[in-house]
Amino acid sequence: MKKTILALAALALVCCPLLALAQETLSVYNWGDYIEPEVLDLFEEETGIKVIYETFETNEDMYAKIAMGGSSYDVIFPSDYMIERMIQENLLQKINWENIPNIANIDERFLHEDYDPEMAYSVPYTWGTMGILYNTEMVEEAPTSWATLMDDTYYMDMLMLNSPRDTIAIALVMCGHDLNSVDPADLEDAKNLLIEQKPMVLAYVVDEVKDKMIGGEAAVALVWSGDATFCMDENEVLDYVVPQEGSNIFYDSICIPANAKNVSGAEKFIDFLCRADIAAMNYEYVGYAIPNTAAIELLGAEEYNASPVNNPPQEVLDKCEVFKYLGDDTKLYDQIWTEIISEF
Ligand code: N2P
Repeated sequence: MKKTILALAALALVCCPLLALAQETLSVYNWGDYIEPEVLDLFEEETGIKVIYETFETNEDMYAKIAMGGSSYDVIFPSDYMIERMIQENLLQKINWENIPNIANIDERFLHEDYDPEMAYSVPYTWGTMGILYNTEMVEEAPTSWATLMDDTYYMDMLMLNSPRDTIAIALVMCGHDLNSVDPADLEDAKNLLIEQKPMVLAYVVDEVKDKMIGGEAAVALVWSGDATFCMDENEVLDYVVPQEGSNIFYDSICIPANAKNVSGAEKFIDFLCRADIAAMNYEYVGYAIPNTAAIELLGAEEYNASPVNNPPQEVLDKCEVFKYLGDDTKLYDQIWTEIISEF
């Protein structure tokens, strides 16, 4: 008997690492703070697939990593203009909709967007606007214009996004130009404005904007709407506005890179994220507006729609524009961003 037990124990010792090696894995690359951690646990429990999870802060960082080709991810979360670029560069693969039945939960109005008109490569995940998050106790009047971000009342009291496309777009709007402009003269204006603003900026941040604004470290910040929702839930003196001059509206989606190793696992994961209960739970943690009608019903449509941040009135949406992929002119953006940042 003792011998048998010992033999079994020895066998287990030898086999365990082998079993671990054989476990199916799924490699996911997402924005920081962009999933409820419990959603990952639940997926692992239900499917037995182990998720290897990494995060990025901007579309450009994510793109650089994928385009270099050294890494392989099974699931990524690009935004509209980046999806357009990655489709053109053959970096994404078509999705087999038969394996994503929960796509039925996604509101029709989010399907067939310009960046993926045939809806072949992307599954809508979240959406939102860019705007100003402000501390009502630190501003005299609620901001209504982007000019607030050039107001020296907020000297060293403002936070900007460390994200080239977003920050340059807002500078273009402040100069009265189109937020997708590739006119070198317009971009020169935007660059000069950001260089002029720079001494007033406390920090260029992405995910850290939340802790800083919740903690009252700055009066105003350029943020994405979902981060505003997150902060406003934590600190009631914070509020959010999409300035009157207009802004960007973005659609973040789920895609499978062309070189993914575990496509069937990726499909299971995407379908899981589209499930009503999972999308609802995810929304409560992440804070970004969701395109999932079934999840919104679960959350209570009335309460969900009551948020002007995640459900902006039509007149605000009418003034918002989606980023387009700008082809080779993207280089102009990279150049001026380097100039702005190196001014420090
Ligand atoms: C989440 C970042 C959201 C991305 N931290 C906005 N497109």
